[in-house]
Amino acid sequence: VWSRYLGAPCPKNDDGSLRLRNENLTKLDSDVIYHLGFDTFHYDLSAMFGDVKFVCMGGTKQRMKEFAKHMAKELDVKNFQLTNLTKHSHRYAMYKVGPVLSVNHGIGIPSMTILLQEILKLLYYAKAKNPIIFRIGTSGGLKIPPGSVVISSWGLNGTLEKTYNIPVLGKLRKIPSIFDKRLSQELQSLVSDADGFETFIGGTMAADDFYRGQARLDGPFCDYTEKDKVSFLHKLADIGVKNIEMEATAFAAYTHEAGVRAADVCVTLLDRLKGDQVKPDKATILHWQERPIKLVGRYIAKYYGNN
Ligand code: R2B
Ligand code: URA
Repeated sequence: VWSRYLGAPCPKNDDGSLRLRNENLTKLDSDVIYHLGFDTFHYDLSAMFGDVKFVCMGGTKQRMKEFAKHMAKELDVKNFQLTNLTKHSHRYAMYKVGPVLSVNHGIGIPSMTILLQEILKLLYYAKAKNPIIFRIGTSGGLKIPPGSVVISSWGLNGTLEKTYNIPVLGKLRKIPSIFDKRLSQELQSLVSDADGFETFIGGTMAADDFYRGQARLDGPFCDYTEKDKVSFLHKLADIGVKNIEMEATAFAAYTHEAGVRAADVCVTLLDRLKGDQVKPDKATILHWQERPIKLVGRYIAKYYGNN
């Protein structure tokens, strides 16, 4: 029965390449990967992307360009071009530096899942071996100092379930949202006191909105009191939520379903118990955003060759 294996991880092939269980794909003469601007007829995806070992996704094009440059330094990759590989589509920006793909996903679950699903198909057609997918992002923290880094252990949706809920054929599907425990611990172990920020492993709430969906008081609409907001945020903190962003549930669900190891690494820009507005200046925010970049970069530099 379909529902029996929904959300269960898809085993990989013996060589570590992805096995997608959608039989319809095998019947296509050419698969158009629309938002990335590729198709399987005109492009030799395995020649272009067969060597990919790590994909790093994040919200903005700018940050993902910075990540690509950072990885070129970390891995000492000389002959790379900072060309946006998806430029035909004008939707996202994707860069390739040696074994690393750096690609932006926009804001929120729908934008991120379109990109993620097309990346999964790309990795599948490319026959990339044992790829790991990271998300580096920003978030609002709960009772932790701004500038801290949170590595997500699970995603929580807006109705406090550890699932990604999506309507399919008129019915709500619920896909479990749990991250790879070993990967998050390996990442955390790479941070030392000398880095000058705290790192937490904990739950991440993924909201479908920045304002009311994250209990903010400063949106154009607000129909609850400050007391309601504070008691909700305390409730989240009490069940182990460390930060709030807008993608974790679906990111965990789809990577897990595809049988791909993944981690969500976000810096917090504020403590939501102390306010709603993102007030640090641009330089501080850029400096904080380098923290997930450096941490994931360190992981890739350390483990490249082992996976
Ligand atoms: C964090 O920051 C963005 C909203 O400002 C969103 O993509 C997220 O998850
Ligand atoms: N991103 C979010 O989704 N929420 C915040 O509070 C900050 C960044």
